[in-house]
Amino acid sequence: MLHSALINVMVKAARHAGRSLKHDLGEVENLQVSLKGPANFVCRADRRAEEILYEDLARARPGYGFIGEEGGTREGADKTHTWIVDPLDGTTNFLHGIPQFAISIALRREDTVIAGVIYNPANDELYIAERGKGAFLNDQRLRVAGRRKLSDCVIACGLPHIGRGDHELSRAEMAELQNRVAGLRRFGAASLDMAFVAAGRLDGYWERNLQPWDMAAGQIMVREAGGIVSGIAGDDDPLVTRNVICGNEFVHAELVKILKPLGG
Ligand code: 2AM
Ligand code: CA
Repeated sequence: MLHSALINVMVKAARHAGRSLKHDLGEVENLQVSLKGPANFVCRADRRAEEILYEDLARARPGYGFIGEEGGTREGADKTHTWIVDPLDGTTNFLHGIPQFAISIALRREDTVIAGVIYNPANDELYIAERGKGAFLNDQRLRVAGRRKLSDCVIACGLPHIGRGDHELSRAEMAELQNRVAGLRRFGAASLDMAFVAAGRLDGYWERNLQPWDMAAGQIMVREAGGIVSGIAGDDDPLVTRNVICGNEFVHAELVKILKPLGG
């Protein structure tokens, strides 16, 4: 399938960094038994992947700005274009050898994300989306699921871990949803949760306290697959408010109705 030059640049960079992560995953699996533990190693794997992405993207599109999870913000001469990159989303999964992690690359022009690529090197699933041109998984066009009864829906969420977020609020949210849905899931990689919503595997997803690089590519993926993405308030920008709700029009509205009153 033919994609734009822009998407080709993003895919090439993602696959390049993916090879590095996949190699490092093999090392992590060997290190699981060592006394030191693999945490420092993973941190380096993460940085290596980000350097590959930065170099590849900067070479192909000189001057674009770059916001990455590891290296922070690097200004470019071109103020209208910015890459928003997570070199390893789902770090905890990676650290434990759980093959649910991804490289997430988005391109923002002015205030709008115009392209996104999410790549899981562990299973070679490649998701791409470009504004106005649809979303694809390994070249198959994606469409969000069409379910309109919450009791038939499988919904994913994030759970704040030790020392992070509001655990009580998170339990209250789950208690409300548990009562109304076919199943709740917690996979641990925001970009892939959103990609799964785009692919119709999940009917919806919400999480609080995310960073722009966790969601930027996922957001365009869901929208180009016909879904709705907002913050918890229902009409806010998740890249600004750092919370996200997504799903088809019906599921998105239901989730907003249930989650919004529980906390801002
Ligand atoms: P990460 O693996 O790149 O840290 C898990 O719920 C999701 O939340 C992951 O996508 C994880 O991305 C993201 N996340 C963002 N900020 C986080 C934080 N401070 N602690 C844990 N997960 C975080
Ligand atoms: Ca992340």
